[in-house]
Amino acid sequence: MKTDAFIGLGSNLQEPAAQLAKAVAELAALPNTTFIAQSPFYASRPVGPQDQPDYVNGAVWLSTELAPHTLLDQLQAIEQVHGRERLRHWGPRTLDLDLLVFGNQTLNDDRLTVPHRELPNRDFVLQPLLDLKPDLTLPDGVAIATLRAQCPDNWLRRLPSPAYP
Ligand code: PH2
Ligand code: MG
Ligand code: MG
Repeated sequence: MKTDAFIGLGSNLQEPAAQLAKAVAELAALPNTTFIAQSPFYASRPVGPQDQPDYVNGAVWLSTELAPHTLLDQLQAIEQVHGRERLRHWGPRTLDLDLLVFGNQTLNDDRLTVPHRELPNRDFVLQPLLDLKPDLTLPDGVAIATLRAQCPDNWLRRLPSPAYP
């Protein structure tokens, strides 16, 4: 059985748009997984510590036979390939891949909270999701479009497409 999975991408180090473009290709190549679409990329001001560069953010829509924790393993392996170091909470990073939404499932354990905990507060997550699927709803029935209209403004700037040739 295949499940729609939405992955959030973020980077603010070492050519962020190029990090994201490469990660999109890596996500599209995951086993037992079909690539559906990628969102535009956006520049956004950092949430959290302000002494770090602006981010580039986007999202990818996959259809996958992988179980959520297996998909998480794969996301973390891609982060490692991009030289991700876990130094500071909400600090700068070469690549962050977050499992935002996994079908209609709600998960909560020590590795995974789905839908992503911060999703309702982050325009740089909600806007790419809205671009991918304007009628997307969370398992509790709340529409992404409603959350997008309510969330704080983080000065999103849509980057020209393709963001990286
Ligand atoms: N990720 C963080 C912390 N702050 N700010 C922006 N604009 N974009 C991010 O992806 C981001 C952030 C940690 O996950
Ligand atoms: Mg994140
Ligand atoms: Mg993360």
